[in-house]
Amino acid sequence: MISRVLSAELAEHAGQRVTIAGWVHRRRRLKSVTFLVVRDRSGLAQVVAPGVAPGAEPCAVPGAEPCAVPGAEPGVVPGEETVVRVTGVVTANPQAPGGAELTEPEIEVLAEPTEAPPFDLYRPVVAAALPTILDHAPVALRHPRLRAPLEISAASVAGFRRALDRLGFTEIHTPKIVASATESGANVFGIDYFGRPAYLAQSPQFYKQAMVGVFERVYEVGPVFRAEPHDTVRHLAQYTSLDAELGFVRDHRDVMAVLREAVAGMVEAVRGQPAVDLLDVTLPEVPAEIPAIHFTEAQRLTNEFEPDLSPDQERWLSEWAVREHGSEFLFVTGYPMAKRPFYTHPDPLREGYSNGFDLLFRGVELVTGGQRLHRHQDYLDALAARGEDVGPYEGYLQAFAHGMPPHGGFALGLERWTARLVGAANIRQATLFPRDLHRLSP
Ligand code: AMO
Repeated sequence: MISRVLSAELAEHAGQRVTIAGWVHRRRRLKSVTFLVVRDRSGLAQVVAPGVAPGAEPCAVPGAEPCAVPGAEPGVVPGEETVVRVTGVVTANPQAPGGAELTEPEIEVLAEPTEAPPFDLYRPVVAAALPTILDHAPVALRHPRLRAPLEISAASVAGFRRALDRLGFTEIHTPKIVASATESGANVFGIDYFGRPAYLAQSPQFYKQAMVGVFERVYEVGPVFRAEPHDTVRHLAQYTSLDAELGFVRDHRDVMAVLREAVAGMVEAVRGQPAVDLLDVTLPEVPAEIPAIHFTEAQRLTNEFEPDLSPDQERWLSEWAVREHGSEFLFVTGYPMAKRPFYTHPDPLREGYSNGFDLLFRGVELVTGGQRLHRHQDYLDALAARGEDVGPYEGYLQAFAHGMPPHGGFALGLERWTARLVGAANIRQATLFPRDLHRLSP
């Protein structure tokens, strides 16, 4: 490893000569002094170089102005996005990021950019439109504000894992090339698998259920694929699904209680992250018991009676939950069986309704979950009732033929979570290299 201190640690080394390394975030040339701001993974550090010598040689970096430092080689005050190693003396300066800067620098160029960035990465806010940002994602994401949602996403996943590890869950990794659709045949990507038809997994649903028969409690963090033909601010063709499944539940309410712990763990893990301050994120309170209403009550409140909730209804219900319960989270339980997948457990007390739920957060559906069927015969009946052949499901049904406990689980869309948390208008702002109807690269 190149021996260095991180910019965030600079102040701890006051008076010492240290080395930092990173990218030139900004070069600001004044009459008698040049300021370099160096960006590394921990933040920004200021370097103060002596003024520009009159008649200095042009920098080797394209677009650079004359930049030689007196007594130094030409090119030592390099332009933006040059990768540098800087050795200098740590000097206190309350105006510098972190309260310290490097003076008397020796600057070594590790790599020079061959192109100028598509927009100024040093400006506090990027003015470019989202498609331009996404087209240039490998470099655009270097901007601290564009990177921040991904830092929040990483912390959220760490919190999800920590919360479920604590509850005795085992992390699993299931195949993403599968033989049958899990959620609905409509939005599945077909692929050619050595000459046979196959699909990209829409969810780890079947495998996570089967693994309840092995581990009782499992979770997975992984990619899932949806051939979403509509162009919305909340749908991707590939997203990251945070899935969990657990056995020996009484009904869906035990699943909801575990989901509450997972979400609380995610919020706790995000708290204190520099990205939260940078984006001025207001973290939600996760109530000890998240309010829940029945689907029919949600219909009645919104005075709309379709068998599924529309985005407008979800928005309205979220606002209602804040008003009525002071909660940014709201469970809607008991969705109609007709609108849920065949593995859904019916509500034993309410004909036509299910033990399935959604969790709404800040106006959108964040999570789907519920209790599942667990008896083999119930699966055969459910598939028959939907006119489906058992053939494609044989592998899955093995688990039930060999005894499965009452169980349930949920899946949370990571990008939706992050987008709602940071207040991004478009899910793509919280997605690394989004895949959608139009976008396959970068
Ligand atoms: P569902 O299909 O509702 O349920 O997906 C669960 C959660 O995933 C997110 N999500 C999406 N995010 C971005 N782009 C999409 N196209 C997209 N589709 C869904 C949402 C949604 O709430 N197997 C069930 C889960 C279960 O019952 O355990 C399932 O996949 O946040």
